[in-house]
Amino acid sequence: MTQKEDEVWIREEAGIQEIILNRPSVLNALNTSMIQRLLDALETAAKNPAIRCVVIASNGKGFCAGQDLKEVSDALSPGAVEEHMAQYYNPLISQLYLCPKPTIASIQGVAAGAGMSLALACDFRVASTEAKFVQAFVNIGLVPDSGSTYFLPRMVGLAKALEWTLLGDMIDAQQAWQLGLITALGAPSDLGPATWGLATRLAQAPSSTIALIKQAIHQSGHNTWEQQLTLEQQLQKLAAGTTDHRQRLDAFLHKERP
Ligand code: T3D
Repeated sequence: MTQKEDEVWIREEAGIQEIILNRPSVLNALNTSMIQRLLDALETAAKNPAIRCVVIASNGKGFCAGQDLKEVSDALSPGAVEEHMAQYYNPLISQLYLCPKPTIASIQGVAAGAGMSLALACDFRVASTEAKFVQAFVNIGLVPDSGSTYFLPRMVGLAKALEWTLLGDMIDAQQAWQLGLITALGAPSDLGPATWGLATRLAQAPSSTIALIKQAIHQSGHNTWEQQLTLEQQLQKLAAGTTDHRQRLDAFLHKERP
């Protein structure tokens, strides 16, 4: 089923929810109504057991140029920016990062500002060789937001995080690939099939286990060694009680496919 609603398209197929940003003339820069649509879609994905994987993709040559700067320039005040972040960007990036379903950003072009944060908040980044990343915030005198200052030091290390956020230079797909930011890199024509292949694999994986694994990995950044071992023990208890575990264990023991 495809729902075409202006600037964000949402379709669901084979357990995969695909969210497509559709403002190609401005490299899919995000306006408020697009963010609201993303929030609604992610809320549905989190609640609906039929959705087992989420893909964020886009139309045109860009992935996402971050906040629509023309929209905010009309209501420019520090208070308005703070309120906008509290109401839209922080919930958006939290819903994406904390989504219990696996998430993939399918990146064919530039991911700038909050558009790069959107990609970083996903579990996987599948990219074309045309993909580019830029922490564009500093170039317009803003601080990186939407989780970029959280994700980058953890993903690429302090030195690269500082280099990218302080200089605001363009990072090409090859550099991002070498630093492990990208899960799969290929020709532009391979992006769709590569994304769909990974999404299909994830949609067939044990959904309840995936939610627990994400929780464990996310919390490892804050926990002590002892706390993490306790958490693993608690989550393993939950995993051991799932149908996913029972079925997959039986399949292994009977030399069958789950
Ligand atoms: O209020 C709050 O909540 C604050 C939150 C902030 C979160 C943020 O995301 S802040 C960061 C916002 N994003 C940027 O600063 C990026 C701005 N864009 C660029 O730096 C460049 O466009 C790119 C490096 C992304 C790509 O460059 P290039 O040369 O490939 O494309 P271009 O020609 O600059 O852009 C193509 C068109 O898209 C152009 O429109 P035109 O001239 O053809 O009519 C350009 O104006 C438009 N566009 C690109 N980015 C944005 C945009 N329009 C509105 N907002 C944008 N962010």
